[in-house]
Amino acid sequence: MEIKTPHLSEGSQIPPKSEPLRLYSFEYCPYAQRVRLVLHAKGLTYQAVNINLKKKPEWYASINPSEKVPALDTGDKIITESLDICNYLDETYSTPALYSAEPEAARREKELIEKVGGVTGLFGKCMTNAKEKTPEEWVKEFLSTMEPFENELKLKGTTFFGGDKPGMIDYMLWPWAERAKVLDYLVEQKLPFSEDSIPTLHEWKKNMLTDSAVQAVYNGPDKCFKAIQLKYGSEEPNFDSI
Ligand SMILES: N[C@@H](CCC(=O)N[C@@H](CS)C(=O)NCC(=O)O)C(=O)O
Repeated sequence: MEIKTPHLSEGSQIPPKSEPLRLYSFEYCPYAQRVRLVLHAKGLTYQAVNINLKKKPEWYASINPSEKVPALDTGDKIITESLDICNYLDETYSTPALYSAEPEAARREKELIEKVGGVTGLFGKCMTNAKEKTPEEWVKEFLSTMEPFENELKLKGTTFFGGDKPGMIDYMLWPWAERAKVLDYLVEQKLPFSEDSIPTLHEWKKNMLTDSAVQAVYNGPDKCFKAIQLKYGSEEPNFDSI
């Protein structure tokens, strides 16, 4: 269960700790969402201290010198980087296990997770310069970054990468699947993805929406796009009322 603060800004005080686990987060950050998904999947209660990324509290640099979210305060230490945090949570809270028990299979799952970087990198490029490519070029490049995921899930023949329940690959990839429609808004037209180019991932996306962790932290593309506009726009944002 998530117990969350409003988005804290410059001039705020660091709030008292209400739970042993504290996540420094931002409601619309896909990397923080990865960690929130894993926390929910493990049934953990945590305090989400939300950071206004446009006007960060002065004290946040002493928590995470890079001033990025997410950062997890475990009570003993602060862990940064979404994947490192998720791996820590999986090692510390073993049920449900999010990697295969068989070491070679788990190693291959970790290898595939590295490839999520291809999708996120391209997403970031589209956010900063949507006009850099034609819609057809964006589609072609996105399809090539998604191909390893499409192929792996088709080969496995399971509902999720984790089998009959989502595992670590599912949760590490999901935040960008949830935001896929943001790309249409960025390029100001519906991207010409043909339905049958990634049929397995289309089905996977529908199935992921039935997962309780996914539902617990779902915002959807419209709110995520609004958050991007507010973050990069000129007005003072209120991230608590999107
Ligand atoms: N590699 C990092 C990326 C985290 C990241 O880029 N977070 C963004 C928010 S989505 C951030 O905090 N950016 C700093 C800023 O906006 O000033 C991770 O996986 O945790």
